[in-house]
Amino acid sequence: MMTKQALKIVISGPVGAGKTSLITTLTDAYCISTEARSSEQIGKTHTTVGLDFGVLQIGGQTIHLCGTPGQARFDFMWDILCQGTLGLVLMVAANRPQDFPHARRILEFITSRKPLPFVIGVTKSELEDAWQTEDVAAYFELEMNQVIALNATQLAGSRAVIASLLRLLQTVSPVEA
Ligand SMILES: Nc1nc2c(ncn2[C@@H]2O[C@H](COP(=O)(O)OP(=O)(O)OP(=O)(O)O)[C@@H](O)[C@H]2O)c(=O)[nH]1
Ligand SMILES: [Mg+2]
Repeated sequence: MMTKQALKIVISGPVGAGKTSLITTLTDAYCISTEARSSEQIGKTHTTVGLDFGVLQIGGQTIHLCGTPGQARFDFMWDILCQGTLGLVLMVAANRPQDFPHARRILEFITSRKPLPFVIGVTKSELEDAWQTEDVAAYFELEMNQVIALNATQLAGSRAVIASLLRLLQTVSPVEA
């Protein structure tokens, strides 16, 4: 799907899955980030407290990337962030299977409001106890073409995730924005 208008894609997923990393890796020049020191023990010092926003160009198409916060206390943001969205990237960390049920709830919450095309970006596959990408796909009952392993701090994998979603968007009829 190529339009003159910007395509809006939402990036969601549990805490620490790599949502902010993905957006900053892809869009370092045009990026808004709302990182604050986390008041909860989440295994890192900072967390997103409002949204992430970045602008990206792929093949002449302008894409707006909107990242949701991961912490449950910001769940009210999802509806706001998902307005006008055409696709979703659900980020999960392969070494945090305990977060997969939460990830599934996020997916169901968003897609029950609007049946958005989505892909899953699987980070941290190289870490100890990480699930194989195939097993993550099986958990979410998806084909492998919808589940992409990446390191969200690296450009090639991050672009590959967006490219996969764009391919998926081309195969489905346009969703009303
Ligand atoms: N080892 C490893 N680290 C990664 C990978 N991808 C991302 N990271 C790191 O994982 C961390 C992810 O943090 P964020 O990008 O803040 O995660 P987030 O999903 O925005 O988290 P919240 O905003 O708190 O919900 C960062 O420190 C990244 O550098 C990966 O594939 N492997
Ligand atoms: Mg974040």
